[in-house]
Amino acid sequence: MNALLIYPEFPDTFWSFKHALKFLGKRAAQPPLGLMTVAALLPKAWNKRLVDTNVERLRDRDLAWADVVLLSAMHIQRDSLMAIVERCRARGLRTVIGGPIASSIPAAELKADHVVIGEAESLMSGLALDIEQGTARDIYQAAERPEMQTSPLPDLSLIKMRRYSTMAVQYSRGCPFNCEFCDIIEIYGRRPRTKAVAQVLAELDQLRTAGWREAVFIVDDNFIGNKARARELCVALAEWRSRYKVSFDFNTEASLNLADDPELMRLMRDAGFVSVFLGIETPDESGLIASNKLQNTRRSLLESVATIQSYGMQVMGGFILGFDTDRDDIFDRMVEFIQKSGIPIAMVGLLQAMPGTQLFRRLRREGRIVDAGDGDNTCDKLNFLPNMDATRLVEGYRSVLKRIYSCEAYYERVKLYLSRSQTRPEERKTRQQWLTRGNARAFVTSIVRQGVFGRQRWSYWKFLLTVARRYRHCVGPAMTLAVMGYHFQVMTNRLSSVARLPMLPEKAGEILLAEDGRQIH
Ligand code: B12
Ligand code: SF4
Repeated sequence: MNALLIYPEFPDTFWSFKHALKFLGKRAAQPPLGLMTVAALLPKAWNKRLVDTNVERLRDRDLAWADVVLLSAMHIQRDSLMAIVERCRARGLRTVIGGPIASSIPAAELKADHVVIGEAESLMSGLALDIEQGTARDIYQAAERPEMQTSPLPDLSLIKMRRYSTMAVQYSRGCPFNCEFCDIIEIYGRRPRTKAVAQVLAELDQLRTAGWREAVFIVDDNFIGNKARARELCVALAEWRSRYKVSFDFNTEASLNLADDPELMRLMRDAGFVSVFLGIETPDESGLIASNKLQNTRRSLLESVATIQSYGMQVMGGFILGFDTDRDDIFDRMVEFIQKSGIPIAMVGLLQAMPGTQLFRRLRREGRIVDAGDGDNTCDKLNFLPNMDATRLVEGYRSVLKRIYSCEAYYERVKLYLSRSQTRPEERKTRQQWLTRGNARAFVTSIVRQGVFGRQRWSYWKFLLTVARRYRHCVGPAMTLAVMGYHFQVMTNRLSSVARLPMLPEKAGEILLAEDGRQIH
């Protein structure tokens, strides 16, 4: 069997980082780890090829080679996915779709021959056998979520590694919390399941021997979902790094209660974690309570962020506007909070009710769901009727983005973060080794694009001068953040240059949706 694994293209959104990646000469942020894992689960006798359309073209001759096509996607990749499925159908090629999209869109709408809902570890060999024998069913879903120990070493040989800025390694799936809007817990469950430490080290060894020396994203839903296991891995990572003298920088996602655990933060720092993405959501406590994000309540959010930063980890933050509890002052409060937080990369999105979530179910009961959404919460579309006037909400959202991504505001936050990360002496040493070939290229491109041709070049040079004077030990992260800022400025300008507001929902009910987002007429 010739199996062709295809990853559809992402649209150009805040999360694509596309405009920053160009500076680095990279084409995408991360490889499709789901497909690399699925490839490793397929029979050894099958021939495999992988085409990630974010970094290369899908050619007709790739399709001509294949006997079966396996696709993975998030909801947001739907348009590109459907176009690829059409191309396959036109050639009479058998298609299998899996990945998160299969949990948020009804199988029939995906138009594939076979759809796999959820994780693949326990069912892939059965599916492959059924395909070989011509008896494969329309839908596959494992009865139980698999233990992570059964997850194989992802097939690294299938990707064009140098085209990505970061490699991905997964230690755990699932999160113990219960936020109302979250689809992670619906797809991957609330019991964090971890791989064995040895599995993760084997993945890192695979990257090391392939010559990778750049960033590695530990793509867990919540790295500290099981704190004891997180500690165990950190200790092993620190040993591994010192054994091989490999300076991988690790990034991950975690919940804000990380700030309550000095030992874990110390271990993460020693293991080489340089940044962590936190779902902060809103500075308004009533919004946190209403959305059941209780782990973020009864604390000073700003202090928690500063504590984590003081361990040398850059905090990236996820924020949401559009909670029922939001009042007119939420936009100013959000901007003020973000500016005081020293969080340069603040991903502010509009609340979106993803099919399958508790939020979707509640809003549907309340007759407020408009459609299933498109999986992107950083554009200004709404898929439910908000409490606040919809026009006010979307205008307020745009104004927040404009204010936080103005050059001055953005560089202020970067400087605040750099001033806080000074307390990390061992970091200073490694940070001085930042001038890799990739970074040198980004530096030169940044000077030309932002410093010579950029509209905000004066702010840019002022920022560089401050870095040269006060934060010389952090030149690497400062330059990386300057380049990232360029991406967010491009995206923000694009969003706010559309003078007209999008079609805002006025009523629900024209499209009736079942709880999973399926349309019922
Ligand atoms: C790393 C990551 C990213 C990376 C990109 C990774 C990449 N190249 O694809 C970054 C940070 C850029 C990113 C961005 C976004 N992400 Co993201 N991301 C993740 C994260 C944390 C890990 C992905 C991963 O590598 N998983 C590890 C692999 C092994 O798991 P897997 O893909 O699920 O694969 C398993 C099964 O699904 C199945 N499977 C997968 N594919 C296939 C295919 C076949 C044929 C078969 C049979 C089985 C199968 O088998 C695998 C093994 O069990 C996931 C959460 C998660 N736990 O997966 C969210 C997640 C995928 N992201 C999500 C979202 C919403 C986004 C954004 C849209 C965010 C936003 N608000 O705009 C953006 C989109 C990017 C863009 N350009 O706009 C959602 C998707 C929800 C959905 N229903 O579609 C997730 C699930 C998180 C969440 N909140 O629910 N993301
Ligand atoms: S902490 Fe994050 S991953 Fe966990 S339930 Fe809440 S939103 Fe979901």
